[in-house]
This record gives sequence, structure tokens and C-alpha cells, in this order.
Amino acid sequence: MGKTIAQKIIAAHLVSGEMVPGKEVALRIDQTLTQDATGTMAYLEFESMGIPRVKTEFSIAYVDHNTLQCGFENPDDHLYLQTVAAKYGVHFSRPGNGICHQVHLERFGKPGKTLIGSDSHTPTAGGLGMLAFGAGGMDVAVAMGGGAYYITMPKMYKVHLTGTLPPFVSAKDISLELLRILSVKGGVGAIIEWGGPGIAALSVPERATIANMGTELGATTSIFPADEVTRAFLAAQNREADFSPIAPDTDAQYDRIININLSALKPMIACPHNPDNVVAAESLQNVKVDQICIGSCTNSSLLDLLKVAAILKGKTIAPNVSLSISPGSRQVLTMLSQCGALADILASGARLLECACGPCIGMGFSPNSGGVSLRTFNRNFHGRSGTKDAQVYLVSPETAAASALSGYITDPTTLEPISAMELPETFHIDDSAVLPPAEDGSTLEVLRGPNIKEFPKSKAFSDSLSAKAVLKVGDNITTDHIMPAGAKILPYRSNIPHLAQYCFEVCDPTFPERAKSAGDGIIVGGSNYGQGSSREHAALVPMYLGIRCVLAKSFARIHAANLINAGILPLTFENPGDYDALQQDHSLRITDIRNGMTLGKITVVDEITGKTIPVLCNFTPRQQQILLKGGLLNYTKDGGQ
Ligand code: MIC
Ligand code: SF4
Repeated sequence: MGKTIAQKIIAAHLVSGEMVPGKEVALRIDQTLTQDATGTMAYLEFESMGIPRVKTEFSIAYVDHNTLQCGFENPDDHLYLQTVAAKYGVHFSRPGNGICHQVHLERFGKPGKTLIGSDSHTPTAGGLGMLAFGAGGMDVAVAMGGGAYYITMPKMYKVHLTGTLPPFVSAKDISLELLRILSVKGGVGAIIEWGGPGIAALSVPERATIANMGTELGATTSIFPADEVTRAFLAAQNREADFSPIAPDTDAQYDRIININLSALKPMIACPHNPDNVVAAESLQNVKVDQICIGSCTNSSLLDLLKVAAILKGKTIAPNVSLSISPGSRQVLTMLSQCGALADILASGARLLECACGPCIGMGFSPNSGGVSLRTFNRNFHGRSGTKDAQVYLVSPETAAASALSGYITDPTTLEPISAMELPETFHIDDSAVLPPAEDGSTLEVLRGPNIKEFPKSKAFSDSLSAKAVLKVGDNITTDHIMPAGAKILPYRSNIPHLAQYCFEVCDPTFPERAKSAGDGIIVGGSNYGQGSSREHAALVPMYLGIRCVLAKSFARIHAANLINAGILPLTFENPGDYDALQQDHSLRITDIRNGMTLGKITVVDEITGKTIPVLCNFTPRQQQILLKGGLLNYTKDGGQ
């Protein structure tokens, strides 16, 4: 039987396991990336493994999330990352060089290779035909040490594109349309491959936008073929040598095929507070807008910003709108300024922000109280912008620019036509902000500021556990609910005790105190618990607060892996109805844990009602060992592979 693109790359990197959906496979990882907000933990974990140098083909540490430097914490973290990278063989992308996913696409991603990154949007590199996964920092640390990356073998979905995009309709609208069709849970357990005649007209940055937003579908990853479009992009980046073609076999089998006719697509918009709350932009024409942000790893490429500049050229933004532009990389910013497009953007009244994540993760530029913010980003979770009652909508750069001019949500297809945009034949290449590691780092000192605290200690499991259900939450709880980010909190990503004060702040600010005083605790969650980011802090902080188990209707992939890595038991209700009966503050008893793990079924007793709650688990033998040792770090230190 023929293979899909992903199956070909998995087969070429298979260390162990069977390529059967639902079974565990271990993959050899060629490249790793980290960003600063998850990177400090990842390198602390790597250091504790005692390995002198990374063993990957290429590893890189980006600084892009937290570049505000409101105190010593950030710059200290940057210095730690720069020195730890130099010592252990990791390249270092300096603050200001750009957003990890955009820079990786431009300069380092390679078709047919594997990449894991401590950021959930690492699949952006799938736009180049690379098999790229978001992972927790500990998994990245293990991969840097030469260890395999373990995933559950996914199902294969195909999105078949036909037709051509109408003017002012773009890649973001394709992503939003797929979110409308599939929902934020629709990609769970699957790799999404893109194909069909419609992809030929999509450039690599447009493909990257689409692969980026596969994360919002819950997909394991997304991937495009590497074809002549990919070759041309790599050649324009002066790295044609990195090109190798990859395509599915003609008789490749897919578990599901979704057809989208690009010619019939309209500008789409995701309404507050979930990326799948999607309608056509034309249906919201009368909504007044306070703020518009253009940028993020989803839509900050040169092509995106050239289109924005063409729409804004010679015009002024509406007085009620505050518009920010964050170019994705120094390359994008330089080229925008060289061709004069930057001047057009600035003349319209836009505010230029750094080449970094910025407002996407609440690092400045928060909306006003109750403000309506239109963003070209990928997430509009409640509170993520830094303003709790803001109404955040997700749109394409075209819709953002059109709305900036009118002050209302505006369907860009109502605008005067602009000339078609093409990618340049050569990009401006300057890698001077990427520092290569030392040839021999053995004598180099790693600089650690006082904000870098010790890694929290986890507990190994005994055979039973009595613990209180300290918190009960609903469906689609994101890692932004569990461990918020934003300008006030992000500087403390290397300081778990400090971060702990903010755990679940959006849902219940009393949680940290209650969890600490409860001793051992359990969180009860609904479906898709832990969707969103890859931040392992959403597992490490609850672990620090005494959480031993999360009992939920279902889990998001990366978060479930992070819970196991932190030594927290993720258990699933066998009867989702039991979720309704289980009350916060009830004491629960879990027995016969070892045996239950091997059987895949554990019993939980509600000690208040006496009710028995059957729960399911599906741990591989390796995951059972990790949990019994109290987490991946203990397991790895004890020689586990
Ligand atoms: C995000 O978009 O939520 C982040 C911030 O990039 C996270 C990583 C983090 O929390 O540091 C992600 O997507 O993994
Ligand atoms: Fe940065 Fe936002 Fe992309 Fe996360 S989603 S990597 S915060 S730009």
C-alpha cells in the first residue's frame, strides 16, 4: 500500500514501534527548536541529564516571546539561553531576529526532516514539507540528548484543495474554514496533509500559515508536499541545496478526506473566545473595532505585510482604531523597509512593534476594557490578550487592513483591487543575529540570574492515592487558563514557585492556596483539557502545587504528554456522565494503580458519596515507568530511554 507524506517521513525516522494508528512510535529527531518562554526550563532539564553536547543535526534557541525586559528577569534569561546554547552546541537567535517559526521557515527548516520544538506552533515548518511537532520542554531536552520522540501513531487526514482563491481571500481564510468544519477537536489524533490542484498557487509562507493553524484543530501536525514551489522558496532563501522533493504515493490511503473549493471561499472570522467559532466576515460588518494587530507566527511573512501595505497605501486608519504591525522576522522588516512598503504602513497611522510574538501572548498592546480587537493571530482564548473582558476576533491580514481603514469589521472583497503580490526571487539574507555555538564549550560558564530557580521535585506513585478534587472545570480548558502568560507573568517562566500564584487565575484565583493546603490534589476537567500551547509549566506548576492526577473527559495531545512527563496521572472518565456527578472538594481514593495502568482501567471511589467511578488510561509500558518514577526527568536519569 502506498504511503502518505507523513508516513514516509515517519518510516525513515522510525526508532521503534509499529506504524499502526493508536500505537506508540519512537522517532529520531533531526532538528530541535526552543523559544525563550519554554526554553529556560528545557535547557535546565537538558543540563540535569549530564550530556556534554547536543546530538541532533541542528538545534536552535530563539528569543521571541519575552523581549520586554521590564526588569532583570528577562535579560537574565536571555543571557542564560545564550550561554547555555554556546556551551552545549545550540545556535542562538538573538532577541529582535524574529519569531521562531517564521525564522525557522526562512533559514533552517528542511523538507523530509523531523523537527520538535517547545512551542505548539512548531508544525509551521510543515509548510516546507518538514514533519514538525510541538512538544513539552522535557521532550525537546531528551531529543537534544539524542533520545527518540514518542508519539501515538496518528490517523491520516487529507485536505484536498481545488479552485483558486478569489482576490482578498487568503491562506488564513482556508484555516478558519477548516476550523469551522472540524472544530478545535477535529484534528485530534490525526496528521493533516494538504494536497490537490489548489496548492500549486499557494506559496510556502501561505502554506506555513495553514500548517501553523493545524495546531488549533488539535492535530498532531500538518504537512504540505515539497514541490517546485518549495524549491523556488528555498532557492530564494539561497538554500536550494536543502531541497528534496516529497509527495504522497498515488495510492496513499487517508482515513478522512475533506474537500475545499478555494474559488467559493469568502473572508472568514473567528469570534470570541475560540478559534473554531467561525463565521463569514461579511456577517459582522457593523461591529465597531477598537484595536487591530497584524503579525504573529501565523501571518507576519513578507507577503502578508506587502498586501497590508498595498491596502493601506495613501490612506489613513480610522480614528477609533489602534493598529499594530509586528513583522515576523528581521528579514521581513528589512525587505519591507527596502521596498518602501514600511513607509506606506507607517504613513497610514500604524504602530510598529518589534519582530516578536508581542500582543499574541499578551506581551503589551492589550486592548482597552471591553475592547474589540481584530488579530491576524491563531488564538483568541479568553483573557490571553491581557484584558479579561476584551473581545478578540481572528482574521486574515486583508480583513485586518480593510477594517483598520473603516473602523468596522470589513469584508476586504469590497475594496478596490490591488495588484497581485509575488514573492521575490531572492530574499535579503543576513544571519548575523544567529550566533553559532562554541566549537568546544567545555570550559564556558553558563550565566544564571537569581530568577532562575530550581526545578520542582515530583513524587513517585505508590499503589494508591487519596486526594481531594480541588478544582472542577468545564470543556476546552486551555493552557492559558491553567498557566496564564502575559507581560506580568511571563518573566517568571524559570521560577515555578512564583508562577504558582497565578495558576488557574482566570477560572479560580483561590486555586493555588487551596491546592497547596489540600496536600495531594486532583483536577476534574471536561473534554479537550489542556488545548492550546505546549507550555510544560501548565503541568509543572500544578505538580508543584500538589496535583497528582487530572480526571477529564478527554485531553489535548501535548498537554497529556506534559502531564505524564511531570509525573501527573491523566485519567479519562469511562462514562462521561460521571463528570456531572463529581463535585469539587470531594475526597477521592484511587487504588491498585500499578495493576490498573497495565489493564488500562483504574477505579476511583468518591469517598463522600461512596460512588465508584471507572476511569480509563492508555499508557504504554514506557509511560507507566515514567509515571511510577515520578516523571520523565527521574526516568531518564535512571537510564530510561
Ligand atoms: C502560545 O502561543 O501560547 C505560546 C506562548 O507560543 C506557547 C508556548 C509558551 O507558552 O511559551 C505555545 O504555543 O506552545
Ligand atoms: Fe508566539 Fe503567538 Fe506564535 Fe505562540 S502563537 S509562537 S505566542 S506568535
